[in-house]
Amino acid sequence: MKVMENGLKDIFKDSFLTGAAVSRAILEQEAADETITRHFSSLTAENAMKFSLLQPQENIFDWNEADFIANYARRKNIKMRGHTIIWHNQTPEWLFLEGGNKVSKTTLFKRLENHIDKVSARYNDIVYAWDVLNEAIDTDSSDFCADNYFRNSEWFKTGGREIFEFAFKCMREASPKAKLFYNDYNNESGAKLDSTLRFLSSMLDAGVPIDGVGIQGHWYYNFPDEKTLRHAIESYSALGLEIEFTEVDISAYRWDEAKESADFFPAMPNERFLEQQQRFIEIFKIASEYKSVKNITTWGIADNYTWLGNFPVKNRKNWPLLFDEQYREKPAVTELCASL
Ligand code: 9MR
Repeated sequence: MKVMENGLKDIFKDSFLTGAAVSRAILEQEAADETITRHFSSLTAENAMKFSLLQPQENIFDWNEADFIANYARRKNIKMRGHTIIWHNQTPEWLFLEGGNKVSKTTLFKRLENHIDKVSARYNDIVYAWDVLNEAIDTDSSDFCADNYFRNSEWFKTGGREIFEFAFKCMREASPKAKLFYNDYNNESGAKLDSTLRFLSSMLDAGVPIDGVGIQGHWYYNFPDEKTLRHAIESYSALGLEIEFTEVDISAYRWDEAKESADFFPAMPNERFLEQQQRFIEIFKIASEYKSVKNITTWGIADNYTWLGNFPVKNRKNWPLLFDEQYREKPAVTELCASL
């Protein structure tokens, strides 16, 4: 008799969900389907649930790809993270225009409410957590807006901080059972961590319904270390927030490295590979020590497809995920799955 081996989702079922970002094209691959079935208890649409994809024209919704993913999750009894409502990217142009001019604040609020209502009604049953607000803080910019480093996005320019509060309130009404998240990158340390803590604690003080923070986790083979990770988890937990690692991938390159094609690696250097595996193991193990951590999602499944193949350098191969290009598990998965 074939012994069913444990996957990541079984190993960590008492601690957190394990997830991956997917597209329709990925779900149609047999190997992806097998990997998901064995290892993942949560899915995120990598792009299909973003504003410009769901509502490319005012009140004309395109549910095709998002429905495909949601129906797959329903069939397989897998939960979904909803990504995302307010973001400065992948928003349609019409949203910020009205009769050829800049949209008024009132209209923008109405459009947002309408979008939230429609999207909630369609995916309420399957989405257990929404990234209501994504990447609203930008500590790299020189604009210090209002009381924090808010990104000077179209949303913020027209709606101010008020529109962020409104989005969470609307989503709570429309999807009362869903957990509501603020999601961002680089928010595990430094100025971004401080700024995010300040923002979230003032939102909570103002009675805004926020349940958790998404730490995206677009990391590097040599970052973050254990201390950084623990400090971030503990700081957010102290505010009473849940934490989800929402978009984890561990790049073979450091941020500022190898911009010249001559410096690209033909394959991931072994030393970096070993460090990367160590990072993955550490992240899962540390997270499992904290009750507040509820999901670890990787931004993709296998190294055959990753957005990092084109970012921050075009056409540079990268190997940032838990499974290799043939969907074979990497040592971190093997070790984690043997850990119980
Ligand atoms: O992986 C996504 C890629 O396919 C899109 O082209 C890109 C558009 O900006 O968005 C990527 O996903 C992002 C996510 O939605 C938010 N955090 C950063 C992710 C990587 O850029």
